[in-house]
Amino acid sequence: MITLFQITGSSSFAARAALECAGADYEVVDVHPRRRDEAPGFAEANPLQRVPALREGDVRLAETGAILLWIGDRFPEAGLAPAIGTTARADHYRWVTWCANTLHVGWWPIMAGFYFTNNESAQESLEVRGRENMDRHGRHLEAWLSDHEWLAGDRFGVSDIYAYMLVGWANYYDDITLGGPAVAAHYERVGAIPGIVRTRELDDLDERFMRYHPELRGGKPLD
Ligand SMILES: N[C@@H](CCC(=O)N[C@@H](CS)C(=O)NCC(=O)O)C(=O)O
Repeated sequence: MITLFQITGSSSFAARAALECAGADYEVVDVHPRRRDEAPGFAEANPLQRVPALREGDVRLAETGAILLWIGDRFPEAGLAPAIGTTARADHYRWVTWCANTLHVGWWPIMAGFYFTNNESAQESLEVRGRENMDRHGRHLEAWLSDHEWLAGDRFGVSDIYAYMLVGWANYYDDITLGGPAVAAHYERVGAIPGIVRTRELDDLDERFMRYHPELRGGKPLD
């Protein structure tokens, strides 16, 4: 049985969505954001105690990108990862890694400047540069999606799920939009896939990634 360690509405959304889209049999362990030691097996699955983390048998996996690549291969029949050796497979590696290395971390100066400095005015300038960078990243995604329906090959896959989540986070900000009409259309396409709709429901998120119940995580009070 696959166990996913998650905090609903966080980066673990992408891992859960991939499991849902793959039709996987899995269980979740809800991690309390401020009491991570209480989640049984979590520190063993990921010593950094970050979500998502995943366990199956001897497999211990962390990092959203690695988990998505693994799920794509673990459930080949779901078609969430293109065949090895194809051009689409190269695009699959490229986009999952780009999401992990560039788009995901691109959010940190905006969302979590405190990771970099405790100087508040430095955090403000980090955010200004962070927004410029995200604008550039959005344009990069827009250029690709203007010519391609999906990020890797001719069908929906795990790279689309990762990009969908990271684009969705822009909804937290009234003044940030990633990309243009092609990114928006991709967001709509991915957002309508049944496994994605189901995961939003499970994670208590609306179509714009807003929590229906901000005071809850995994259905429990965030005390
Ligand atoms: N690089 C990691 C980042 C994961 C991450 O930052 N997760 C957040 C929740 S969205 C977390 O657990 N943060 C707690 C911490 O950094 O200690 C990944 O891609 O999985």
